Amino acid sequence: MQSATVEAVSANRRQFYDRLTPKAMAPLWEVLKGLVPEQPKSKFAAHVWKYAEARPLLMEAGSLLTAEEAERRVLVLENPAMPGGSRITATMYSGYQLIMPGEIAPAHRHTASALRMVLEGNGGYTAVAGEKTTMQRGDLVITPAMSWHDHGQEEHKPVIWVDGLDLHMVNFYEAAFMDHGNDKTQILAKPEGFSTSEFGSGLGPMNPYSPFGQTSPIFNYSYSRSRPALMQIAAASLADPHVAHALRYINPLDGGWAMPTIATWLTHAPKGFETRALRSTDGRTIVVLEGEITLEIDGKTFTAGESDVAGIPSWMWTKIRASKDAVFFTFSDRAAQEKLGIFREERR
Ligand code: GTQ
Repeated sequence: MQSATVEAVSANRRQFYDRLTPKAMAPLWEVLKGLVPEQPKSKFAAHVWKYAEARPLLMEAGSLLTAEEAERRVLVLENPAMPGGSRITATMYSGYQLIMPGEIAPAHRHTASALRMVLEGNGGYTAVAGEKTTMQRGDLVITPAMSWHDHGQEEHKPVIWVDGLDLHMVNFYEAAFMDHGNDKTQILAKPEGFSTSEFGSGLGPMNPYSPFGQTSPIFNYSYSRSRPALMQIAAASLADPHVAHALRYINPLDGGWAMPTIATWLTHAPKGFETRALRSTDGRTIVVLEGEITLEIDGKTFTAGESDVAGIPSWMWTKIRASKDAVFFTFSDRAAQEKLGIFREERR
């Protein structure tokens, strides 16, 4: 009988598998489909976090504990498909960070690279590797892997930004280290603006050197420079059907992405513009700086306004429409995927 035969075979096999387990081995054929899928099927959900909801909660956290107690006072953006996972997409960590007036988030350094997209600058600062930078809305501030950094606010208003860290990539490789500084703040070795004047003019030092290895030597890509550059390009050219008007943040030393693992870019979509559908293997996080966009991700529609954050998982067809003149910042694990030769995208 057919079914008895099938059962006999599977009983045989099960018995065989049971003998493999104690030898720390397993049959590939039982798991092959999951290990080598035909295409990416993200475990994560598309989602939009509303700043209007996050900000009051962040301020509440501000009265619950100090930045120093917390070390970093952050509301982590949890992908709804993996609560407790501390990740916004498969590889990226993100959160809203708050510094209250007079506070210091003490100096530390770690293997993970971090970026900050500033929402409320109010004169707050980040110091990186002995140089301080004042933060304004729209600034992209980078802390390269293993560089000392502390944050603070000497003015009378809170400072808020969106953090993006590659810590799940680093942790996946089990390559993460962290050090705490002896002092709360760093000794400042360079005047503010030094890195930008040295590397940010389109001219480079005659004797090339790379203070942060594969990371850009510019650590504040200020909005006062990037926004006009974007608007100038937008005024002079037609919007790309899939990406609208977009400029990448580049490392001036080699023209590559500003960070070795995280790709970052700034997009302008004029009111009414709708991109065609695109899907890509990177997990993307969008921070809206101006206006409003609606995102159609795998058939679901989301709206994101100023300071809202959208998470777009791998390989989901995405269209973005500007319901108002919009400027938005995107970060993703594309830079790492390109280096590993696994990045792929499709355009409709
Ligand atoms: O500011 O250094 O959101 O170390 C998480 C870990 C921010 C930071 C985070 C961190 C930081």
